[in-house]
Amino acid sequence: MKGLYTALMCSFDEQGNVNEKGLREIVRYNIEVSEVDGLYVNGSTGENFLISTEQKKQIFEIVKDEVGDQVKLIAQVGSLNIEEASDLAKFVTDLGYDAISAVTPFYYKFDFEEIKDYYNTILEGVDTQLIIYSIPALTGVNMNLEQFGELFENEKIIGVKFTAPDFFLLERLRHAFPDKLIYSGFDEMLLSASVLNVDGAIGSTFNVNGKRAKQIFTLAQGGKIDEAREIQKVTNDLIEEILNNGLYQTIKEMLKTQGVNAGFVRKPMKQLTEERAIKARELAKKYL
Ligand code: NGF
Repeated sequence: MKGLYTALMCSFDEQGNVNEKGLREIVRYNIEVSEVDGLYVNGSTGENFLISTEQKKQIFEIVKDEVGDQVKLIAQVGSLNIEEASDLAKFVTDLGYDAISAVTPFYYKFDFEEIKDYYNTILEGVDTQLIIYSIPALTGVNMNLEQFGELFENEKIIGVKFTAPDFFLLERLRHAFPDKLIYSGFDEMLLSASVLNVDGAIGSTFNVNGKRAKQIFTLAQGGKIDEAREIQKVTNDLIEEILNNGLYQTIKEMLKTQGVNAGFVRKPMKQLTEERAIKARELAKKYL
């Protein structure tokens, strides 16, 4: 399960329906061009929190059907509706996904006992392994070392997708839990996280920048820090432009220049203006 995973985009049509052909093209591009080790399906980048349960299932099915056993698949099933999360966990396990992941429950201020119960409930009666999805900037949920340790006591919880700039906590986690899988979540911090010996990374920009990300990770693992830093610099030039222009929209527009029908974003996200679309195409020309 180690390595680089693309946080997969989904292609939607103008009405917000899943565009099956476009989704299959995004999957193929990631496998054949970006050459990532796996896909993280229905995460933030997949606009998961904007779609229905039926659409989530549709996407899980299409991706598994397109991938087969070519690369590893992690299914993000976390939801504020715990029955939905449990149902999706069973659904993807039956489909043959390699692991599940679940975002920490957000919006309401859940205490740690509630968070722990959420994970244990999702895993009840389902024969799979789970990766915690920790993204405090979006969820407001900050867990400390001891709390991660308590969650990790459940042997089915095999790791964490760590999307935070807290490198002190990341180092402490790595040191305390050498046998758990730690994935870096911020692509602009991949080199720094790799130096701390993470097992892999999961990122949105890998949809278009997967090759550079792989180089950063591999070079860092081999101790070639100067070379890795050069590539992280180019990567961050790109990420800075993408973030300024509109994250998911810009990645979609860049994919379109490569013949991949990445479609539209779902409301309430707004589409790119023509000016920003032109900028995205320029970025594709320069970086892809
Ligand atoms: O998109 C976000 C929101 N974070 C992603 C990634 O952590 C999300 C990150 O790649 C993800 O894995 C998922 O889709 O579930 C950033 O987009 C990237 O580093 C640019 O900041 O924070």
